[in-house]
Amino acid sequence: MPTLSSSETLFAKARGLMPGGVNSPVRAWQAVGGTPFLVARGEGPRIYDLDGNSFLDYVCSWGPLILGHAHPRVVAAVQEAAGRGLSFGAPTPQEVELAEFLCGAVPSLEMVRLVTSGTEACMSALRLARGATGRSLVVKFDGCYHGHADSFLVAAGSGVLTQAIPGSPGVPPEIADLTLVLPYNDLQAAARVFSAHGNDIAAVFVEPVAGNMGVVEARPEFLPGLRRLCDRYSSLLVFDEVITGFRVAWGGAQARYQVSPDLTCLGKIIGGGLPIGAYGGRLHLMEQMAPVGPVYQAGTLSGNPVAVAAGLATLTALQESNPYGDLENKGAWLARELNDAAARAGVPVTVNRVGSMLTVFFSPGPVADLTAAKEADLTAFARFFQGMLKQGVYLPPSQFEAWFVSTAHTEADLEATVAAARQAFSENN
Ligand code: KE4
Repeated sequence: MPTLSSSETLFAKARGLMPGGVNSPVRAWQAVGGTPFLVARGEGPRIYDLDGNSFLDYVCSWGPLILGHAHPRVVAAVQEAAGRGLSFGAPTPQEVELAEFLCGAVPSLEMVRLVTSGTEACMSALRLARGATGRSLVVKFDGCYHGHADSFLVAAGSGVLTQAIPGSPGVPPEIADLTLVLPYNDLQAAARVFSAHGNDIAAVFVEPVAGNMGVVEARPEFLPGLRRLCDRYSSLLVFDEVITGFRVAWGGAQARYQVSPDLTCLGKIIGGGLPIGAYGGRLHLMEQMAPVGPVYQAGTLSGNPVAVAAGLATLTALQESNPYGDLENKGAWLARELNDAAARAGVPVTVNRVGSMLTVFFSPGPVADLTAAKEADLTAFARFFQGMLKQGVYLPPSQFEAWFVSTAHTEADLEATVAAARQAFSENN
């Protein structure tokens, strides 16, 4: 009887205690097979399992760890903050500092509210948009993920009016009906929906660089076109920058592409790995929020001082080092070398990249929306994932997620990653 690894033993126990043994579905590796390892610790670009195996980590906690694991400056800030108390449920100077930081960095932010997850940020921004406009309809794009609030857990309906259908049991059709789902990058579809419903559309939610169908960049005309449509119909444009905020540029995608949304949702990097989210935008909108205005939202741990300390340390380190040029170069080199490795092995792939986030689609491509992303060979992806894992490289366990390069990934790490990919692609042929 082979001895089980500590992860296998403990994961079996976990499965009896938590649905699928995990606290978020993608962590269960259902798309790639095998048993997830349980993590003992992380350090820099590496993550270590219970059995002492180490992996170059391109999940980076799904985006927050742009500085890598356990960055000394972030850990010290957390320790210092924790020593002064874990939570007060009252205003703290550090929240003021983080709010000022965000409003100073993100071009469209005049006022911001801190919450504790990206889901909460997007859910609250939607309520604000509906409250401020008095309208109920919301437009989203297939393949974009804005957290698990009911209005966003919908799938594209087959209906001519593109009204959505529930994306999960428990989402009432009456709620799904208020969401219109369009193909990403399809400005004509957006124009048609606006001409049919424009005066009832509260907001358009969009990932300005999609990360949740795998990485898909907006075509040049897409974001400016959405801005014009929202202006014409007095709907609000909401950028979900939970991933892209401080990832693709210091000011996020809105700075990179020079398109200004009315509201922005943030998360991940702004908390440095601790639970956080934020939504913000124009002053006249944010002043609609309680206690100043009538739109309600609240949270026991909103602006938690320890999470805020991690976020401030992360953003301060980013501001001082300005690593975006280096991250751009690392991302470009890795994408180019992965493309070359796949071509040499005769494996058809499409590598989509923006800055230091990328996805290797197992498809000839191009991949510019969810329909194209779904044409990827998921069996080939799973084989590649396992082949890379065997060689000590941990990728997102889903074709429809992004790899993240951190400032902790060295050139030697990237070269080792490409060497492993050459081997994994050759096994994939
Ligand atoms: P959270 O509630 O998971 O903090 O954020 C929701 C969210 C909102 N908007 C975007 C663009 C997001 O990517 C996310 C969460 N991202 C996923 C993976 N891409 C988190 C990983 C998971 O679900 O376990």
